[in-house]
Amino acid sequence: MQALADAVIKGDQASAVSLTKEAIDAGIAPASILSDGLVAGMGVIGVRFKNNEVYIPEVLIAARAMKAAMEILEPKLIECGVEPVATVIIATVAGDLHDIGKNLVAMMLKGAGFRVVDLGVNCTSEKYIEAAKEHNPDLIAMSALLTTTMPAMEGIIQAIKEEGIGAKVIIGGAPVTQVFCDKIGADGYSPDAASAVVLAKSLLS
Ligand code: B12
Repeated sequence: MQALADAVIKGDQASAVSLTKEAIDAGIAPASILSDGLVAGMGVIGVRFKNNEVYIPEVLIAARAMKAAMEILEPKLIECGVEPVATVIIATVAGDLHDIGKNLVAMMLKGAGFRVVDLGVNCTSEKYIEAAKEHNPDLIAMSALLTTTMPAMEGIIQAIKEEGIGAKVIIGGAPVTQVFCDKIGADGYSPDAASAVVLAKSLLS
């Protein structure tokens, strides 16, 4: 499991895949391969990213290794009935096409065992509501990188409340602040992808 975690940390896709296969063949429980190998590795990357010890390319490469291993592990997890930690709907809000940060947050959440429904960019309140009705999320996450698109977050929160959707709402993106979060009535804000996972877990615990 340590070797598998290391493969994710190094972004070594080939080793992550072969070690996952080996672990499955050795009869190790899929849930343990996920949490003690893949998620453990992504957790280390998250902490290093937060501490500025690694940067966006390393995170993307680690996430790619994890994704490749997950393709092999996922059917086994489903066979064993392993439930995801929680479901999150994530998107960049209407009018905004920036998705690098949103994708990092999505990857970190996936790495922590969340089921992530990614609605992409330029997401209207109608699309959020439609997806929320379909997927019944525990959490709704919104990203905005433009000061001109930040106000869309408030409209989406209003629509969520009007529709009686009970999911917690978290927001982020470079111009977003805790003050803005409090002002528009979101449940939480975090400044980066690693602390977004901590925030998500704390809101759901
Ligand atoms: C890359 C980029 C682009 C790319 C986007 C490519 C892509 N696929 O995303 C392109 C070239 C398309 C682009 C276009 C534009 N851009 Co631009 N862009 C940037 C740039 C340089 C980097 C953004 C980025 O990816 N940062 C790296 C990521 C990792 O950081 P992040 O997004 O902040 O995400 C982190 C946190 O914020 C947080 N987070 C993010 N989302 C969420 C969500 C949740 C729920 C949580 C908890 C946390 C969280 O976690 C992330 C990881 O740690 C910024 C400058 C900057 N320094 O921010 C300008 C910037 C955002 N752009 C800007 C502008 C003006 C534009 C354009 C309007 C330019 C134009 N005239 O056409 C267009 C707008 C297009 C549109 N409608 O969206 C301005 C915005 C100014 C403002 N005050 O609003 C900036 C600040 C540049 C500047 N200094 O002027 N842009």
